[in-house]
Amino acid sequence: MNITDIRADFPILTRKIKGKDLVYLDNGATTQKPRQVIDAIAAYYDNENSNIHRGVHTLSQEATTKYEAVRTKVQEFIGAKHSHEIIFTKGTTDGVNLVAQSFGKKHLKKGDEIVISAMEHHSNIVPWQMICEEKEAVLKVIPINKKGELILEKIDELITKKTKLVAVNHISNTLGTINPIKKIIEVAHANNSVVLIDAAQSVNHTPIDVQALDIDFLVFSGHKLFAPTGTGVLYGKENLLNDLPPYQGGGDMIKEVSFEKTTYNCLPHKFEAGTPNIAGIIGLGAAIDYINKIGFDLIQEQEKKLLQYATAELSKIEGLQIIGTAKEKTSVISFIIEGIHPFDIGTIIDQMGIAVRTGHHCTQPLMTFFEIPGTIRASFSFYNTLEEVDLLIKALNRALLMLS
Ligand code: 7TS
Repeated sequence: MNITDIRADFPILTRKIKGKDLVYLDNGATTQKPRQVIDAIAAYYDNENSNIHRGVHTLSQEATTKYEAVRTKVQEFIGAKHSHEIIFTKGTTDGVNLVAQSFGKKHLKKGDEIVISAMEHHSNIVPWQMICEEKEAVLKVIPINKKGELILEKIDELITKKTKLVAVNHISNTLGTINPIKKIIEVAHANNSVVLIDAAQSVNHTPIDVQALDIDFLVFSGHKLFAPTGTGVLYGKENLLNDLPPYQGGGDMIKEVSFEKTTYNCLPHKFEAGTPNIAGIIGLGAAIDYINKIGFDLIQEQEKKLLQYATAELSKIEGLQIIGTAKEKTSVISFIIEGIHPFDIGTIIDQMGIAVRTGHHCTQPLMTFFEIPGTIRASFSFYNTLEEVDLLIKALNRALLMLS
């Protein structure tokens, strides 16, 4: 398959913005959806719409079968041992909060430690702060260097027998840094700590095998994986999930309810209270089918080309500084331009059809570290082209002329 054929699968990519062709470079915020995903959602509402796990009627059984088939698809996609280790959530944020609250309630005591990194998204910081405050536990932070890489030498000092959980992202949404999660997991396990990997920015760029990496908990959002918003996955090892108390109470998560005592359902239902986003999860299944069809070889080859070309071309702009120059990087480029506020650039190049994100990218501590208010971020997906990089550069040069 070539990129032109792939682009034809994404209806939104033919849109005009202010009379110009859309150049969508905000894939870190959310990815666009292929026709196959949009059609799968419409087909569900056209033919099977009903509630799941609770009806003997045909529609309910068909919807249940389709929904549960996605669980197996996700299991295979991330290499999990069992399909009941896959919990459907609303997204990454929901998954982190689930583990923070549930694990925290059961296992955290005064003086225990949680370790995160200096390049976490707010959704992998704030839930830990909240539970640490409640339990009088301590939040520790793995520092980074000016390239935006974790300072690995500090890990042995920070992850100790006091550490109960280490929560780090696989890929930074702001810097594009690919973190050495295998090493972090090894050190954490040597200290009897469990590890949560925030894979929000990695599932769409790189294959993940949770068993090979020995990951305890993994969270990601469907919407960054070409699937609908309001969908996500928490993977947890069976024994760890069985050990945790439920996060929310309600329908579907119970075995038996009486006013005296309620017993909880088995995995995965224990963690899926209430009617889930059935259509969204079916869309997630279609997105995984789509990625499997394209294949990570093509995805990585195209994204590498985009990263290398865009890095080289951006570097030619006077006064432009790339924030995040790690050796191991994915196709996310944050940058600042001397004397110009990122917001002004973002607003002007939007007039030329270019969608980038500007601001702190929900990583304020990272902005503090680099002593900047925010960045302009171009985040590429495999459906982007080198011609779109040229359009970005042209737009930036025009914006600079207007602002100077
Ligand atoms: N973790 C990382 C690494 C992220 O990049 C994001 C979203 C989240 C967690 C939260 O995901 P959610 O789907 O629950 O909101 N990152 C971005 C971004 O970079 N621009 O917009 C959202």
